[in-house]
Amino acid sequence: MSATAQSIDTKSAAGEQELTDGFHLIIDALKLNGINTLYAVPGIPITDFLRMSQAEGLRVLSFRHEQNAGYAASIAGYLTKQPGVCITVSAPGFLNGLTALAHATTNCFPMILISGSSEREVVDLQQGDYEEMDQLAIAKPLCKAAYRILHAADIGIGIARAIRAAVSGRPGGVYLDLPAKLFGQVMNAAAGAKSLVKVIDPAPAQFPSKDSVKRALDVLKSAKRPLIILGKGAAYAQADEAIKTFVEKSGVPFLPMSMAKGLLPDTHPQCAGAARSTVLKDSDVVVMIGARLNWLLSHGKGKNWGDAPKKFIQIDIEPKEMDSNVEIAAPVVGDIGSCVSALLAEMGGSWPAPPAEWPKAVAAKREENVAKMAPRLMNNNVPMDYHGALGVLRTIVKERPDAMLVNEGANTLDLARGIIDVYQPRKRIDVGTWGIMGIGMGYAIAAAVETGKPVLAVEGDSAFGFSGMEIETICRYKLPVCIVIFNNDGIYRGTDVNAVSSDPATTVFVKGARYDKMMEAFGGVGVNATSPDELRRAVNAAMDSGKPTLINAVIDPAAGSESGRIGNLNPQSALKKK
Ligand code: ADP
Ligand code: TZD
Ligand code: MG
Repeated sequence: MSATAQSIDTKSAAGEQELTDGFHLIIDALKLNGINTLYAVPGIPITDFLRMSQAEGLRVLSFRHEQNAGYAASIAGYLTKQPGVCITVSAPGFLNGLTALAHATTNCFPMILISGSSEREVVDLQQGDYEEMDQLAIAKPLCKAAYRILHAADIGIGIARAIRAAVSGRPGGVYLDLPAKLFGQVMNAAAGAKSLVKVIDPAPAQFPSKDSVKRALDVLKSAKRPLIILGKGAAYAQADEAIKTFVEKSGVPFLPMSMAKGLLPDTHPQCAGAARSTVLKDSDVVVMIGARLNWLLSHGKGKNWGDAPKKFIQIDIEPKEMDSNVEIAAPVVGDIGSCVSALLAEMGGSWPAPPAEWPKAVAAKREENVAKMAPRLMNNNVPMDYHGALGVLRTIVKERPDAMLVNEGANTLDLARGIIDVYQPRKRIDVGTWGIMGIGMGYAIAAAVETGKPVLAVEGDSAFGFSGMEIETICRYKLPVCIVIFNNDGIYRGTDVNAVSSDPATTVFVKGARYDKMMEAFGGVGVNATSPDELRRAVNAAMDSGKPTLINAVIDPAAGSESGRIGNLNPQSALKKK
């Protein structure tokens, strides 16, 4: 026991002072910093902590699995610019939450994973404690920062460090280790209150250097075929007006990465979403705003980028991101709001639009592709194909532009990303940088809780399975979530056969499964939709009523393709080539 706590215990025995404990100090520290929601799974040693949190006015969402609670916290961080907080029990609960913490770090979402842990003395001597594990050591390589608090008097500063680490600079995941003993530690209430820290300016503005701004504009001015790529960092930054003004003032076509869709509407005349391959290939200067040149952009090189020489301008808060894959001709390091505002100020009153042929060529390509797609989206095929079903959802989102859209799967993801237009910032949340399956229900829950808007979750049947049990959570909290499962009987397609034994092929599931019945088990609305008309009626009813709903959309098992749109990443057998 710490010296501080000991001396306080003596006084308390004498009945001289009012006391507080670890439980309350943690709650007070979170509340003081505006953290009002916890995503959690209870158990030893945090059951009482969650009860007290609820009693003290925090909203506690109690999940069925920590990974889903963690994904919820991660996306809460993305949507609010405040760290989303996930609370778990020790070892197994911690490990279940850890995937989400690593996911948050990879995606640059601010999140704090708080896990209870077992007795330090026993864990460190490996004497076999209840749920024994050296959690801090395990978390460290998987997150942005990791801390452990041993003394009640350090709770204020510990939580302050966690918050600042999560949101400042490039946002990411932070692990906070709270040994069971800490919760029960007592200290003088007034000293406890004094020990709390309200984090001042947790993510300070970071201004770009004047030179870097000038250099960037010189490069942009020299462009004949410029392109702006908006990434989810731009959406996260909540600098929506500045970004819109920059895009429109520059007259440059823009390409939104999937979670940046809606920052400017996909229907904006400068949007090059439907001319993606053309603009990547033919552009000569590319302005990256909060997007990385990772696998999602073919690392900025190779055949997708064409042969013409290209110059990159990159705006990012993380200096190390520059030159990660290709040379960056004009790095602009700072927060996106400050960087874009500085560019705007330096551009002055009149800025030359790019040579007119370029936006014209991009627009023509876009119209051509949109026209090609249109009839497929209106098809009434039964069983439904992806296009017929997504055509319906596209119209529904157009009519309900403030609804949140969650999306995961392979074909279900890739086709929905292209087909469903988004009209407002931060409305589309999906598998992100890892292309991870399992974010669906956690994201849907956090989206409903954090935004108060209705949620439409468009899910592959496989993708849904990773977090499906949380439909009980959705029903329990009566959240306005409508889940549409694109049920094609499996992963990519439902048609694979195992050539050698009676076991099913690895990519297929039970044929004709009725996921809608699962929802009914928890008192939600379940609908089996076999045609675009049935799908339209069911989704509209759900979005109107706000009742938890799951629609089993029956999709032709032969409609999808292997790995959706990224089949090229599948390793090929060298033997096959011989
Ligand atoms: P996408 O997947 O949409 O291409 P990425 O996740 O690859 O986007 O890139 C997001 C980038 O945005 C990261 O490099 C991150 O450092 C950066 N970023 C996040 N928030 C900010 C901010 N407020 N200001 C500047 N850059 C930011
Ligand atoms: N595990 C995790 C955590 N993430 C993954 N991305 C995968 C496995 C591999 N995987 C994909 O990349 S997509 C996918 C898996 C299992 C499921 C695709 O099937 P679906 O979608 O039913 O969700 P479609 O519409 O049938 O293609
Ligand atoms: Mg499927």
